[in-house]
Amino acid sequence: MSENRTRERNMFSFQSHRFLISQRFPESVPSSREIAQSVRDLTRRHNAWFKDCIPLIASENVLSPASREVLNSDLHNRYAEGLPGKRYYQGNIVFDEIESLCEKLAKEVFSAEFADVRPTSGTVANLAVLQAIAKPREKLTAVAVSDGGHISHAKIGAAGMRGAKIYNYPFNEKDMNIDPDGAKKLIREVKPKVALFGQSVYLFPTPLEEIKEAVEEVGATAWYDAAHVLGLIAGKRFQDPLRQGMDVISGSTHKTLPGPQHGMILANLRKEGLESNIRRGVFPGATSNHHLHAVAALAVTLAETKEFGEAYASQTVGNAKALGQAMHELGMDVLCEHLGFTESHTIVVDVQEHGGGKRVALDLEKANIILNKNMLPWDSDPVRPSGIRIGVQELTRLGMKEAQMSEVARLIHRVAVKNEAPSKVKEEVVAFKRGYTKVHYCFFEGEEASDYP
Ligand code: DSN
Repeated sequence: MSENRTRERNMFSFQSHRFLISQRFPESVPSSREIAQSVRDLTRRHNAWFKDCIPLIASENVLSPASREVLNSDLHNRYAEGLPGKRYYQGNIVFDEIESLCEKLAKEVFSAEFADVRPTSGTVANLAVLQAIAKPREKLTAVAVSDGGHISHAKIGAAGMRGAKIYNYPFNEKDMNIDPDGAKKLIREVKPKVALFGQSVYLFPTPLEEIKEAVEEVGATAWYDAAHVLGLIAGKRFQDPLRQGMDVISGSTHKTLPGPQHGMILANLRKEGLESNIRRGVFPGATSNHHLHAVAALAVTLAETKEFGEAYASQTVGNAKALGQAMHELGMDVLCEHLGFTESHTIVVDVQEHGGGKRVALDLEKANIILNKNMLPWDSDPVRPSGIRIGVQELTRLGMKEAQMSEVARLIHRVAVKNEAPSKVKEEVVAFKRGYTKVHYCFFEGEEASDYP
């Protein structure tokens, strides 16, 4: 870095201190430069803090070094409406190759006849699919949010925005899964245009094989939101929806699939017009420009998934089961003990008797253990749910195995159940986490996960 640039950065930093001071003394108004520097400093602080945290949010992950590199490229600055070879902007000569490669990889990894890698998030993908397969006010069956369904499948989310009439499947609370007989009955009664499956609290594969007959009978389009389990499907450790009667899969690409914050759509092309309808649903439907840098990062992630996906998915599920077992042995109420706790990356714990999900999640955050409160099927108040949801996909990427899950369980238990001071537990969390800061199951394995300039 040039001397001038270094001096400028130091000056920036000095000014940011003034900004922080001015927050305490509001009569001094910070300059725009001071505000910008403050954001830079706060971002650096977030990065450093997360390095010292145990990340357990079931919808997050860390990018590989190669994905991160392309995500931070000039592609971020560009526009590319349309499809490779048929763009509305010039400047995509090279990017067209990247998007074509990404689509090809997506089809290969998921053995899909069709892929669209342009949706900018899982919910944007869902909006595009809704536009492609249902007219406003048509009927849709889905899992209720309180049973683990995603908000974009609900009246308050994307499906509601498209005016869908939503009917929820009967849910077996004990097994944390759709009741297949009830679902078939509902589908036969309602005759939905779309039968939607998939959850945000996703412990076990949906009984698609059992339900598909009813879906076919009423001529519904079968749609599976795989956001949470895309990486497990790619690694052949969950279910295979495209071979189990589903027409369309949508998903975000940054949960168990450890890619960029983005979305994608996959499909079987049995239904006439599905391909062109999805293409139009994505553009000009749910997106204008898509995010070129994220497409490149997704392509790298998919290439890495081809190479490391099975080992990663296997370890992830093994870790989730091990964490469930360890927390159960400590006396915590981990749901679905009779089914081995989980077949995914997620476990769910009822912490009502320990002050509820909100109390536990907030105290754990003070101890640098990051997870979220979660409604359980018997809850009615989303703000005061009785559960916590825990995902181990990110810890798996950071190199943890079954043995480390016992330590994670012990640290959670000390805050959640024994009510130990979070600040005391935090010291141990930080020391423990220092051994797990590098990314695995990717090229350039072993580089730091959250290096920041
Ligand atoms: N609702 C998010 C989650 O499962 O955390 C996903 O969009």
